[in-house]
Amino acid sequence: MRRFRHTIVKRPCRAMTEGITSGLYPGRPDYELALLQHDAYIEALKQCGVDVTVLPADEQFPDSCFVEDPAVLTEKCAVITNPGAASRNGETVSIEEAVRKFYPEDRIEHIVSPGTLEGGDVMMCSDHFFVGRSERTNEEGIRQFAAILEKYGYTCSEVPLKEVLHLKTGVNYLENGNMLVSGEFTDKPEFASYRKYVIPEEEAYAANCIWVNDTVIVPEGYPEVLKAVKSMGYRTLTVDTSEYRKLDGGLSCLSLRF
Ligand code: CIR
Repeated sequence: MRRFRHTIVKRPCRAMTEGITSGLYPGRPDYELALLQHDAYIEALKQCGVDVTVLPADEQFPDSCFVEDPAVLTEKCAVITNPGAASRNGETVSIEEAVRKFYPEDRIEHIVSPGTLEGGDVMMCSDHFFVGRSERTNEEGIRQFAAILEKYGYTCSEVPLKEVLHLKTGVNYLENGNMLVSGEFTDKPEFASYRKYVIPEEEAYAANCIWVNDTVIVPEGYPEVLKAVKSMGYRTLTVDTSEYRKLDGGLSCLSLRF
């Protein structure tokens, strides 16, 4: 049974109000409220039995609290990505520094230009990794990622996506064969072998839940998804992510779990 021991988060910076947004969830984030929500998020992670490394805010990068995107951390290796969003590309430097405390030098790999990849497009299902081909993650990035994974005995397959920002915006694996799917991912043949819960359209944002050691953290305000996750037998915690949602970010984006 998989268990996470560590997590890495990064405090949001004041400049988050200038972060990238599709405008799907209107409004600019309230920074003070975002900080309180981040506190609660860290608390929830601790309740799942992991240690939490909290990196300081970095005003240079408005979206840098979304630490999931500049790295993919597995049991055997760390992959520093090459984010496709230009304003986020430099986030990899401080993440790599943090990751070095947990992985030996020869287990730290890199995606390099012209390949791009963001961790939000990577969904780990045991030893298989689904990778969304998106506006942020390109074919060459996926090719490099697959070659890295192969060295460590993992497999990888591509999932094209059209409507959402990242793969995990719309689909998330909760371990034990359970998967939350929404919108364009509902009928994807790639996920046919999993036990799927189809997220109601009005709760689409809550497709982005995270499994952490048999607890599932669900965003606050999505009663149908919460009920469904409880009925799968998980312990649940809820965290309000309203200020991150305004930047198209959710629960998975806010941490690296490994
Ligand atoms: C961005 O557009 O890059 C940020 N505003 C949101 C990133 C969300 N990250 C994720 O889904 N993994």
